[in-house]
Amino acid sequence: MSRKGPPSIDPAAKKLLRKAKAKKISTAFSRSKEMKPCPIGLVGGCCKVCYMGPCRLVGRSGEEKVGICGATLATITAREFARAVAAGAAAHSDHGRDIAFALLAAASGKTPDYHIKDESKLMKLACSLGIEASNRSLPTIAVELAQRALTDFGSQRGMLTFIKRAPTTRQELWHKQGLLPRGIDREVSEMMHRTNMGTDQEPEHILDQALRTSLTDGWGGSMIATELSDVLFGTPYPVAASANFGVLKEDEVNILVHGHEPLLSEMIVEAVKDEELLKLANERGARGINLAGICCTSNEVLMRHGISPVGNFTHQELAILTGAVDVMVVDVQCVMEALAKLASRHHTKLITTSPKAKITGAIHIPFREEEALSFAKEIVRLGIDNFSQRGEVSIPRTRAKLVAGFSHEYISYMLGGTYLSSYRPLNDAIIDGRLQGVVAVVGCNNPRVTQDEGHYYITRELIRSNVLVVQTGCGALATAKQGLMRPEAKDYAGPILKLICETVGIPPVLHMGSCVNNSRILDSLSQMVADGGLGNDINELPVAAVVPEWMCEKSLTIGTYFAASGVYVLYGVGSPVAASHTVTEILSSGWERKTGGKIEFEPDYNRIVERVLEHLRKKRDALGAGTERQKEIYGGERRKTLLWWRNRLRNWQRRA
Ligand code: MSK
Repeated sequence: MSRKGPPSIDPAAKKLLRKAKAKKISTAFSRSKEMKPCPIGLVGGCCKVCYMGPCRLVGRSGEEKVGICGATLATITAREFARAVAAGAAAHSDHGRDIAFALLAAASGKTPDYHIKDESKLMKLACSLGIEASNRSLPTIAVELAQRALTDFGSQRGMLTFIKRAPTTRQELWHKQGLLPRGIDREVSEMMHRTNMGTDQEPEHILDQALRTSLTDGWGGSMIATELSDVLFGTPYPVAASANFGVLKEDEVNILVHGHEPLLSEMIVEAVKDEELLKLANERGARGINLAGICCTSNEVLMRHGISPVGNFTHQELAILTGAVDVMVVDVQCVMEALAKLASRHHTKLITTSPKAKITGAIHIPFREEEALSFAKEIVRLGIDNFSQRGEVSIPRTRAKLVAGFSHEYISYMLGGTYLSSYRPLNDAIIDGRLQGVVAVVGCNNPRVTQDEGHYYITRELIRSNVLVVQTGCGALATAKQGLMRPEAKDYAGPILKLICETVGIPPVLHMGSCVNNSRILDSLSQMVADGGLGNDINELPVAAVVPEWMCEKSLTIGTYFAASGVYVLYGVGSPVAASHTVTEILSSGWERKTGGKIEFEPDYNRIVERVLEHLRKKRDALGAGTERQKEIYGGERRKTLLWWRNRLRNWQRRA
């Protein structure tokens, strides 16, 4: 599988790639052309879990062949997939663990620069989890909340705290199928044990544990990361910003945050406003300090502060190629090792900050949460000092306006209003047969396919077909760069979606945050079920998820927990399980029988759109959406009464 089309649909990226080519600088785009995918991995299996091999099972008869221990291609493929799911769950959950520790430290007064920003979310979370809130101080409640979250990592029995947020029918199904996760670390650890040499050797059984492990991410580590970050740094609401290289400034110090966790980037947001540092920047000839981002750290500061993103995963090297990045500060995940060599050819200082992640050739300064703000200022000062070292600068002027910040709480508020915040108006639009459904288009870039093409094409087609699209991660940044997150993008939407966008005042594509914020989508799905009219469980909703340009293990974990939660998930690019017909069937029809959700791989974007629309249609038909009977049951008098009350309350609010 090699890229057939152009490297990108983004003119700014293409411009910088021409520069790279002229200067003979390698990037992920050029390396993906030069390096053919390993033919064994592509069409067969290579088992390396012991040293009797590596056993290569390829060829037409691959499915009948066995490794030295007797492992079949199906077992080997299932093991590889399951290990990837465990790795992705570990990454997201470790992120969640760090946030829980940060909340604990902040509430205990050990990190003076962090404060609880969203007191009302803290109280709501405490109440929903049964944490005693009356007559207790906020820090005391926050300490208990953090401890409760940390317990989920080490628990051995029982079930995760946030699993209770799933619809009751879904919890019962997980219980019946033996899929309820007992503890985050336990499931990840057990997944590694089971896939060790000579342990679990039945593909379906291995993949059951993959489902269970993935749930520790979506309804565990990622949900902890999202919810506790909101408590610490604020729950997002709509903010305006711009996306693409044009957000870099030629006459200002450019600091780029890249990676995933918001702990340091939140402090850098504060540091770049520091008067002394701004004065120092002026003294060094810069007109100011400009903060921007890459990947999911970028999404975190975009959602909460409107800090503009330079771009998504495959923009990271290109950003350095502009010659305008004075500091790129990274933490964990999705940071290419190639950055160090590239930075050494430019003036950019590449700074690694996580005690978990070093890169040879980068400057390593371990982040100290106890002195977070002064640490952030130190990083900014390095950028200011480096400003005068710039060589040739060429920043493509391309940028697009966007609106981000659609937390599930905000969506509920914007649909229902302050007093009746609810997903019901969205459900009503589907019940009436006006809106076709809701689809999440999420995930990475992969230089093996044209950058942003899948995200853009699929999203455009879906909104044109009156499907509301929600996005996270690099997919969100892809369509933001193409202008689909501006309110004016309603003109690309079908007539019904356009009307909804005009009435509510939203773009047709909603940015819901970073990769761990996929948990916001899970919460939205639960809320859609709870608010009624669309069945009793997530698998009955006319919803789907697409991961068009996936590349990493975390993407597989996300898709797996969506499937475990009852959602149809379609991946682009290619299938990591294609070699085994058995495993392909388990992930698809096997999981559909088990959970109501499934995973399929389809590299053709047109077919993805067709399959998604067909799936939404089937789900709507099963619900009787758009039929008179359905409108009567779920619309009619009850809806009129609700609308009457809502309008009355709005008028009252306005007068007050
Ligand atoms: S950053 S996981 S490339 S979406 Fe979350 Fe982007 Fe994929 Fe990393």
